[in-house]
Amino acid sequence: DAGVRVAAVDLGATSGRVMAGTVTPATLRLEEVHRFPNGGVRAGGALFWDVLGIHREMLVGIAEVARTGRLDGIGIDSWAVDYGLLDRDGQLLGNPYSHRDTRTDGVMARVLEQVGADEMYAVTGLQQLPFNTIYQLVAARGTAALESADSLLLLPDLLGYWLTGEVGAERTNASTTQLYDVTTQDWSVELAKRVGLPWAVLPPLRDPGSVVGPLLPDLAEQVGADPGTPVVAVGSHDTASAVVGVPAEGDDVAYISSGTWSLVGLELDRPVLTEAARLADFTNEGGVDGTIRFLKNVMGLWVLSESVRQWQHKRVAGADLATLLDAAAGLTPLRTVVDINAPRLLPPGDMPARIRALAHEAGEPVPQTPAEVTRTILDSLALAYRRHLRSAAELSGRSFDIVHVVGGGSQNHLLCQLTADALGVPVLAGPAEAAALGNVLVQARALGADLPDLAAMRALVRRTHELRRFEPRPGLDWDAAEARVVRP
Ligand code: ADP
Ligand code: LRH
Repeated sequence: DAGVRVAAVDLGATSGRVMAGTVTPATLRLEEVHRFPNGGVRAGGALFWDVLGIHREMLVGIAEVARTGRLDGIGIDSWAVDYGLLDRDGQLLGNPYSHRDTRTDGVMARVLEQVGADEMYAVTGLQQLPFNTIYQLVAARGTAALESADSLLLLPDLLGYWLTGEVGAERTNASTTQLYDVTTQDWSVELAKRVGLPWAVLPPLRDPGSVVGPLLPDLAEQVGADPGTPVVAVGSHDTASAVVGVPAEGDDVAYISSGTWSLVGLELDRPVLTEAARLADFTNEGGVDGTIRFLKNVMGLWVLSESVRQWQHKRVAGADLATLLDAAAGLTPLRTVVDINAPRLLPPGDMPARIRALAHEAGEPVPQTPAEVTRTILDSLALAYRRHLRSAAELSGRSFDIVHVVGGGSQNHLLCQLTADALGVPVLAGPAEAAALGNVLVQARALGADLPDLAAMRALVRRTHELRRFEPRPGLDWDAAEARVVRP
């Protein structure tokens, strides 16, 4: 059985990658054929994504997959919530904004005065994040672009549209917009109308695992693919794909999808829409095969990568990630902890200064050196993971005896160890490319591979990928550290 060989396009906020994934009954191989930097582009006072650049780099990667072997399918996943608008001729209206753009400042509070937070949670089950698509759209109300829009496409759907000409919204990503009814699993037209949005821009929904359409002939020729090569809708929300790739065994498992953001939670069969879950501000995002990702967005390694960017910009010596992590590992644990989800950490900027300000305001020792700031970020992340995983278990009536860490952050051994220490359970780290693996697996099944369910996919990941285990070390007073965190 030669199996299936597909291109998995996995777009992260800091880098995009195109992988060749090969699946046979006993093997799962992932080969990175193209990686390119990604990040916000500031222009005209706003923060955008370079979506044409992403499209171009994606095609370079797909061509490389085709050049090096078979190309049976193409799947795209990316970060959530951001979108492009098409006019009635099918042309993109303006540059897609980054969710870190400040145009949404204050919007969420205004909307919540109009639609009660409880009502909104009952419908969408989503964590209130200021950049959820609904708030971005409310911020865009009255703009020429939104007024002349015919359809709204989330980023993977926009890229898929350029590949196939097909307009649609893949469900896992649609579930992050806060315009999606988590119970009926359909757009909440009602909610869109209530907040004055042109609901007709919301395109037909499609399921992960369905075929979007054949690659357009001119593009097939450009990338050297067979005519008719299918583009497959995977879990197009990167976190949905990453959770497919979590090599979990059994049900008592928690995960941290650790990249630019940390997504921290559990996989459930049905949403938890209780008042307690709402007050804890937990999200219920839709996963592959009808699962629910019950989780919390944590500010994640963004705070560190943005700090590194700042230090490198200022030409601070020893400000590469490996050196910083090495130095941070030798520092006093839990000396300074801050609220790592503080809203001021969301936009790009001088993170070290913001971390120092948070420490100062909370009466914590102010971290001075880059290593100290790094240590504060990692201790504070581990503390947040502990807080949220414990409440995820409590709110859902579940328990866990192991935590899987996947994504680029699974390579941060210090953070993995601190996470095990904080939670008092072992951490299994890896794969770093869980999202790409989930993308590959869902495509492979759509193209005929015998992977009946998530358990079979995860078993294949377990069999084919080496994981690193971190045992919890006793001795630190995480409760006392938690009590020091000042949160709004
Ligand atoms: P995204 O998909 O959001 O772009 P990734 O899953 O690629 O994010 O993770 C990126 C993060 O992973 C980086 O910000 C960095 O902190 C971490 N990372 C990547 N490689 C390593 C490494 N070798 N050691 C430690 N951390 C790493
Ligand atoms: C992670 C992610 C996360 C979203 C954020 C916008 O990449 O998709 O799940 O909340 O980006």
